[in-house]
Amino acid sequence: MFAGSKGKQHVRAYSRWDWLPNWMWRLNFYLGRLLFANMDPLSRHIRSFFVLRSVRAEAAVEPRTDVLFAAEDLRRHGYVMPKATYPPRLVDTIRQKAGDALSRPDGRLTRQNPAPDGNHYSWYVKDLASVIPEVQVILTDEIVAAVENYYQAHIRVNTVKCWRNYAVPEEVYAQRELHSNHWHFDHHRAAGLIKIFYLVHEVTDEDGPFCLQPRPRSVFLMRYGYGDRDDYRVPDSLLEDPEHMIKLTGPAGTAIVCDTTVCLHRASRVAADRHRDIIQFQLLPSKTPLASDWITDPRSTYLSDALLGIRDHPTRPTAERRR
Ligand SMILES: O=C(O)CCC(=O)C(=O)O
Ligand SMILES: [Fe+2]
Repeated sequence: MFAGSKGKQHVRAYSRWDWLPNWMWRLNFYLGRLLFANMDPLSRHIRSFFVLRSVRAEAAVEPRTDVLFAAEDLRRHGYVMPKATYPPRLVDTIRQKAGDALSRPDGRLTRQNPAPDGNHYSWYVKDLASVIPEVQVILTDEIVAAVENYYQAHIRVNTVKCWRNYAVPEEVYAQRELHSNHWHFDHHRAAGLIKIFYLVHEVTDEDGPFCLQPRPRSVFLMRYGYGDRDDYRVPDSLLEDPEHMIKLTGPAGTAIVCDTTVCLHRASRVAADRHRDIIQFQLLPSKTPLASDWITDPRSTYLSDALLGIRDHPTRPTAERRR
């Protein structure tokens, strides 16, 4: 009955409520799954409802009719691919600067513990805001308007990260999840969590593309009995069905805007001798309009060295998670 809701050990973020009996946690997660078809407990959805209501009351965003369509797509499908393309010169500059920084050891950071073999297979650009200030341009007015429409509130940029995933040797890959490469939902914030993923260079199937199950498909997979990122309980023939999956492949500058709390997603495997560089924005609702100098907003993390020590969704060893 409580498939996939393992109780309080499930989500670290709830440690304040550790004293609650396990059956309450299980029920909480079960109801969240039943009513919202994602991995957050009902209590988090209720809290979000009130947080968002108060943000909305102060934000009072005027709906712009030209973006209604994109926001509706985002609501219905859980993702939208921005139609406008980025200027080629900008795309080139970002690719070069990210490539340079990620190739130099002093331009890189890691947020993860090393893999079981002692190596790091994922690196982040250090001091992103000063190394690639051009990332600002990725967040176009069109995207801002669509996401404002989705949240029915203003937005703020919570984080911007640029990272590279490398190929992981077979024996290491099999031991544990290393870079969000298992199907999962992100944890819900105030009202879902909108992310933009932007391809720094051309990405093919070989480069470990970002993959996403559209919202209706994710609901189907949850109803089918999806367990969690370490124990899917859904046959691969369904999870990996290319008919239903969005793969973020294409030329540099290709982007997707998606709510990763309602869509199952993952990074896929990078082939030997290849890598994948990506830029990711996290956008959250806000009472105040997005400032034009948001890149210096002290509430935004990951734009500077603050990256170290801050964890988004930690990848823990499978054995530890199952205990
Ligand atoms: O690297 C990827 O393609 C997936 C990352 C991910 O799961 C996330 O950013 O939420
Ligand atoms: Fe994720």
